Amino acid sequence: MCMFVSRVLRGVQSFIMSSKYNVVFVLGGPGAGKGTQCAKIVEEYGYLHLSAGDLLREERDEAGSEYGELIEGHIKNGTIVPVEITCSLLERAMKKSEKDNFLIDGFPRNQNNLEGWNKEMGEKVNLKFVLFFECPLDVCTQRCLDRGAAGSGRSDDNIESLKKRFETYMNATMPIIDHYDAINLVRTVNATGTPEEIFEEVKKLFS
Ligand code: UP5
Ligand code: MG
Repeated sequence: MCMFVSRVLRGVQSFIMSSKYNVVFVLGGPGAGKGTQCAKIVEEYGYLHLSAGDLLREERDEAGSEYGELIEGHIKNGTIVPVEITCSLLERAMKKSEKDNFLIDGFPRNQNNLEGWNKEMGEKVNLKFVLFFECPLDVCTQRCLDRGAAGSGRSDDNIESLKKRFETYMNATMPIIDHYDAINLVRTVNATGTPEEIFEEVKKLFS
């Protein structure tokens, strides 16, 4: 009888888990290579890649968006958009995709993001782990400046914005990575090699 009950409970638990969204958060400094590695993970493992920054830029560029100016202000200043906006863009994209496995890139970036996400999405999501690309500030800065010089069109690929992006990263985002690390969810990858070398390390976490 007892074994039967525990089997039923396990079944119910696995049903609940399988009906949830599987999420890997992808974090790391500006230019650490989050987007580049996510594209490779998508190709090899079939996740859907949602970059919070890309979704915010799309929303900013949407004609008549009521948040356009607010979003651009935060992007240029390297500060963080209130979670209600980012979380609803993420949830909308997740629902629309009809997929189950997501890489959420560049989120959550501060305590407000973490709390807002947990409140809205905590019950709907199975957080698998946090993929953390560790990359020194000088390497990250050079990558973003090179991208800006090559014509990225991003309003934050300049030295003034980059200084602020880093400040926010150190003060607001690192504590979020530390929080997940304390509950053993962080998987750290050294992000200073070539994209191919880095992906070899990433693969070990997904296979
Ligand atoms: N590159 C990549 N890998 C390389 C390698 N191994 N060797 C050499 N070059 C490499 O890469 C950056 C550049 O480096 C590219 O040119 C690439 O070719 C090259 P990328 O893969 O784009 O790095 P990524 O980490 O994705 O850098 P990104 O600039 O996108 O990081 P950010 O975290 O700064 O930007 P994001 O778009 O996530 O956010 C922008 C802003 O949006 C934030 O500052 C904030 O204001 C706002 N935001 C929010 O408010 N809330 C959110 O939740 C998210 C964003
Ligand atoms: Mg990116």
